[in-house]
Amino acid sequence: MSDTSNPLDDPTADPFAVAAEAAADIARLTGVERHDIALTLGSGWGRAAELVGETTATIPASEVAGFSAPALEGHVGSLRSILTPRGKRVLVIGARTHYYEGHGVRRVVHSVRTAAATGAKTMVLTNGAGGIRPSWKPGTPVLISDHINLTGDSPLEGATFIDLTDLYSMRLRDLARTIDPSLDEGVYCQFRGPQYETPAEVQMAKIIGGHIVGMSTALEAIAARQAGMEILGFSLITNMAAGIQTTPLSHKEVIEAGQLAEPVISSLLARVIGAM
Ligand code: 8IG
Repeated sequence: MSDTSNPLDDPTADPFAVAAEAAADIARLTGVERHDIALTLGSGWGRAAELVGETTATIPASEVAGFSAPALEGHVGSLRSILTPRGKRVLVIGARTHYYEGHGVRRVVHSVRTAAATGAKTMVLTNGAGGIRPSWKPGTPVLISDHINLTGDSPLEGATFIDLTDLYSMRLRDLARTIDPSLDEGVYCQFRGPQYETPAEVQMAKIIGGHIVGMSTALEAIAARQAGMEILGFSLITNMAAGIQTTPLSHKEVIEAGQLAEPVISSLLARVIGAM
């Protein structure tokens, strides 16, 4: 798939068939028949892959079915195959499609469905996000304990009733805490974006039980559960949510906080994945 059309934009296409095709593309292009773990790198987490193990292949996502995008949107990132010291194969997804891009939820969760089709039983989802707890300073990594999906959308089609109890695996959260016992956890609220929240929306999120605000992950986690994967979610708090911090949110500050935290969270993530 190196043309500019995307099979997922055809409403009659079966998204699971496209994911199976993508998994076959990945096997062919990486030379790795099956992966064990998939890792989506969100803002701030980009360098973490280097510490996870030895990169055995890097492929442009545009070569993989369903990841291709019209040329005008620019590049869609890359996919990497990594071999951990303990012999696990990790598929690193550096090509997240956000809901706010407006291509529909099938495109948003395609990387997760593809990861499942490569054989991955564990899905590690990372993101950069705003924090509601004032004690979480920019640069703090937080485990996701649960989510509130405020997009009003779902990757599930038709009467597909799926249990989301323990969506963010307690077992994997406990595993992460064996690496860093100081890790806090919280409920992730996925907003549609791309605008950041108003202070009133952040207060709403707090009142309904949220601790973290972001624009990804919840829809992906639902698709991962549908695919039978065990899920670990990490947010890097890059900013205090609007109104929690009194100064305006700046995208530049968000990026800088991520860059400062990068060495610490990269080694954390590598050690957690290494322990899987
Ligand atoms: I980085 O404060 C990052 N992503 N919704 N709100 C939302 N998404 C975010 C934020 C934030 N910071």
